[in-house]
Amino acid sequence: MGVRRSLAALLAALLGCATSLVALTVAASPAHAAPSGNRDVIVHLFQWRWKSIADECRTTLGPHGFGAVQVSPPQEHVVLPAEDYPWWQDYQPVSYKLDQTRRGSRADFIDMVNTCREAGVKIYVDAVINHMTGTGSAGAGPGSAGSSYSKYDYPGIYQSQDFNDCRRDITNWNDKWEVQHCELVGLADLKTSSPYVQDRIAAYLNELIDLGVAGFRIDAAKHIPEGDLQAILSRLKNVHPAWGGGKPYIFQEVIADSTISTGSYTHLGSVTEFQYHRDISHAFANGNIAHLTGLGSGLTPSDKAVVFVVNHDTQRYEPILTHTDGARYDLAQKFMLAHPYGTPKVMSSYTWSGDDKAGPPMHSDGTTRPTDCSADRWLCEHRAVAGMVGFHNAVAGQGIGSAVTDGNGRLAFARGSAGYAAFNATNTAWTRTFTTSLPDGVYCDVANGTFVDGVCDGPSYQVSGGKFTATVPANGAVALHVEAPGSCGPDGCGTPPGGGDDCTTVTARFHATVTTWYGQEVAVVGSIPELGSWQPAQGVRLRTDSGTYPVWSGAVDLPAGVGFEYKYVKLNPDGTVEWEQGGNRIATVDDSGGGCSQNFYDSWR
Ligand code: LM2
Ligand code: CA
Repeated sequence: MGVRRSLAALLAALLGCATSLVALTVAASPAHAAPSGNRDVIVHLFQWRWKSIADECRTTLGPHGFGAVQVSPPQEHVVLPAEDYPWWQDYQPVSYKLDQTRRGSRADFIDMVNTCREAGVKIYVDAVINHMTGTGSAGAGPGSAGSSYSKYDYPGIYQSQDFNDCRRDITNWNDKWEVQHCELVGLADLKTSSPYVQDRIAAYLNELIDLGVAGFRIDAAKHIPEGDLQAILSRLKNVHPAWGGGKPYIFQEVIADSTISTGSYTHLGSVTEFQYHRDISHAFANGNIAHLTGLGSGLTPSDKAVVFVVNHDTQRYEPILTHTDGARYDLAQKFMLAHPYGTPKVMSSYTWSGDDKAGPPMHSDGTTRPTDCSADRWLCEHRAVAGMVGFHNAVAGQGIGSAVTDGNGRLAFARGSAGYAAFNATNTAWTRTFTTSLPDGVYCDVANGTFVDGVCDGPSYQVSGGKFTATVPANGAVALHVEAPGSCGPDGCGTPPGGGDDCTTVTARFHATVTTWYGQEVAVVGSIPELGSWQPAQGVRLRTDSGTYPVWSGAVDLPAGVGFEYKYVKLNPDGTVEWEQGGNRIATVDDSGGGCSQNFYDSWR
């Protein structure tokens, strides 16, 4: 929210002219003071090109205090034109060459690592080291960098003897030996007990460390015996001195179950805490958040837990709360950044319709298109929560306290005397006076704006005698911290979101990915009169053409600050209507798109 606006505001301040820069995208790269805290927040820029990640580090991630990017796997992978180049090509390594993936060249990768380091942002590589390729269409090469291969035979790297002997799928997930030595969805399972294989994997990871990579997500870690993984990790070098020169940061993907717990892997590094994902997602999806001060208690120790609302697998295979849920989902990611448990990992996705294997926006040869956050199917949800990263950094080390609730759907709390945040997972605004331990002063609301290089582009609140009064928007939040001072304009303090640009109406632009047959039309219909009060014929018609299909778009003016629900419908020529599945989408009208506009990127479900 407001990222582009904040940079525009910054440019305006630098140039001494306050008008008409709102629509500017970032051109300059001013020096930024490093925000405080550990800068530990991770963002997963799922499937982004290396060059686009470099740009994002410079313009957005560094200035907002993000600590690291989880990048998609950089090694040579299978290429599957017959399946329309699915995203999961990356999870089938062909070799450890970095020369060419769908995301760019080795030189692009190196440039990204260096550019991000200069911006204060680490690169964490998704390390696919449990397996190589699978069967079916992946059966024969060449790979993305031109290497030939077949399952169990990767010339110059691995031959048949380097794979485990159980050459069939895992079937009994209660048998730990089988989970670790048989094949995960038919992928050739590396004999990680072999010193040769351990050396080979370590050489790959060490090459990345030499290039400046600071950490690794260990893909499918629970399918690698703990001792084997320990032997691999013990071979790793120290990271670049800019990152302190110690061992790389390790977080292991362990989907804990009754057979294998996260605790089996915590002596090797951090682990992904899937129970946190389920807890926070259900809580926000159900509007049942009042108890969440205790989020994380009983789970993996906080300093070993990487936490997330959603990841690239759960958003496809087990969705609870995802980008398709709109404001509630952004709100959950903001809450994660406000709460002390775990190391937060923010998701940044692209939309797809129908087939969950669909790759990112791509060229006809299957290579990935550069990210444009206002086009294609890129969502860039991390930008909507960027202000909260500064909150997370500023309140590091402070406990949670002074909680207040109002029913099940509202919760506010302090982070010591460094910050205060209020969350409202209901469809109506929440106005009250909050009592904080904040020093008296004027604060920037970083839940509805950002604070970069001294410029606050959100509403501001006056705290006096420790108290402030705020209207927390429906399905929204308010968050204040000591490192983000605000300023009260001529309209006074506490201008609600939507008021920043003095918008009374906001142009809502809907972009929905919907597969249709010839003759069908698409409309958005919702709970407010502007969206037809749930009458499909009175909804807002969307349009597409051969250049944009299957993305259907349309715009309508909505009153600022209003909470509403909506769905997409397909209108058939015979007058019948097909509704989307599932619950209503929930949103609040705000001007997060800049210039009194708001964008909705959705996919038919
Ligand atoms: C992971 N963590 O442990 C990744 O987070 C997950 O995204 C990966 O699966 C998985 N492990 C393997 O690294 C993805 C995707 C699968 C896909 C695999 C391999 O979710 O659907 O499997 O990558 O590309 C595909 C086909 C599957 C086929 C397999 C082997 O969907 O039907 O199995 O390839 O050819 C016969
Ligand atoms: Ca294995």
